[in-house]
Amino acid sequence: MKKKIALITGISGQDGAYLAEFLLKKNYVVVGTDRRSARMSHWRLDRLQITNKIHFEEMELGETFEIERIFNKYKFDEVYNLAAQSFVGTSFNSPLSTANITGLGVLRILEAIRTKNPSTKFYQASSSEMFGDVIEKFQNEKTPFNPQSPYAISKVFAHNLAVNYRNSYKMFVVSGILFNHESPLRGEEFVTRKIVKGLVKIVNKNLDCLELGNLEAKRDWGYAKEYVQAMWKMLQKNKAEDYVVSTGKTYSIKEFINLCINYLNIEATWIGSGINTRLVDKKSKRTFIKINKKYFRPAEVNYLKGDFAKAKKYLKWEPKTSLKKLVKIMIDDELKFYR
Ligand code: G4F
Repeated sequence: MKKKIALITGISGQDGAYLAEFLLKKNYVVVGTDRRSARMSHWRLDRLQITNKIHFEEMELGETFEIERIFNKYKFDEVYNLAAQSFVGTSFNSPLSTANITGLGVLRILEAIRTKNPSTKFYQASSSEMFGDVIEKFQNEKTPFNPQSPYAISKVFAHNLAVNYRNSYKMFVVSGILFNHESPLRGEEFVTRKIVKGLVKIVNKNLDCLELGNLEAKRDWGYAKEYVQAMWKMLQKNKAEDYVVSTGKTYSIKEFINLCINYLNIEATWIGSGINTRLVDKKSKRTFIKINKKYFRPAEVNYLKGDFAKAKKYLKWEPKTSLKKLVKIMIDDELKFYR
């Protein structure tokens, strides 16, 4: 049987790497693109031992001619658009490039599919950040968006475009509205990996004190390796529809830290409040974690909790890894660097 060909944009990121591993196991030919600046960092693919199985292509989502070149060269069965300027904090400093890549980049791909091979199935990585300052306490596919950052606004633009192309041109276009998903392959700039890495360094006497921003924000965190399976399932359905992918549970950053210190047997306690909150060693009173205002965002998303009922019913997908288990997976992996 002829192998299916999939394109993964942003293949060198956390989700790109896990999805590539998953599709290769399903016998797909995987073409992967990333930014020129990310070319040298295939560490995630290396760790999964799949680098030499990927057909790499250079493609910037800001360059229409590069996108067209790839779509002229291959006839894709499935395209997974995971490429983005995906760090919410950075989007406040670089709103134009965020809008160009995270927002307009999707339009460039959709146009390439529409004009060159409209039967290609397209997955758009939408984000729970689109719910922003939430209108409903439990967010599902029908919850109105209320984005709070240039990143989230760009994602809403891309999401609406995806819906529009599906309706206007009868193309198979879906968006997965994924809530936060983490793993040992998560970038160090995101809060879970930053905390895990920082606390493991503190335990190993490689760091004195970790500085963080808003500890009260709540997130619905799942395991990235499971979330990429939902992406694939969405493209195997007969009908193109959007789905929320989440755990249905929410925890604050502080609660995440508490799970980490319990697992690492760190004897510490919280003192102070607001900007003066600190995590201190129970015996020596040494500060392990303190707040630095520079990590606060001009506008914050305070609370996210996703309702994955539709994915469970129609994709037969549900999360399997608790946050406690995810903390264990991430810390055990981080500790490997110290053995
Ligand atoms: O880990 P974060 O940077 O993730 P955020 O902003 O929720 O976005 C991630 O998830 C989205 C899905 O909902 C994706 F669309 C997006 O691309 C990305 O993957 O921050 C989580 C929370 C925020 O409230 C932030 O203010 O942690 C808070 N936080 C507190 N201290 C911090 C820090 N975040 C970071 N990155 N660094 C800190 O020191």
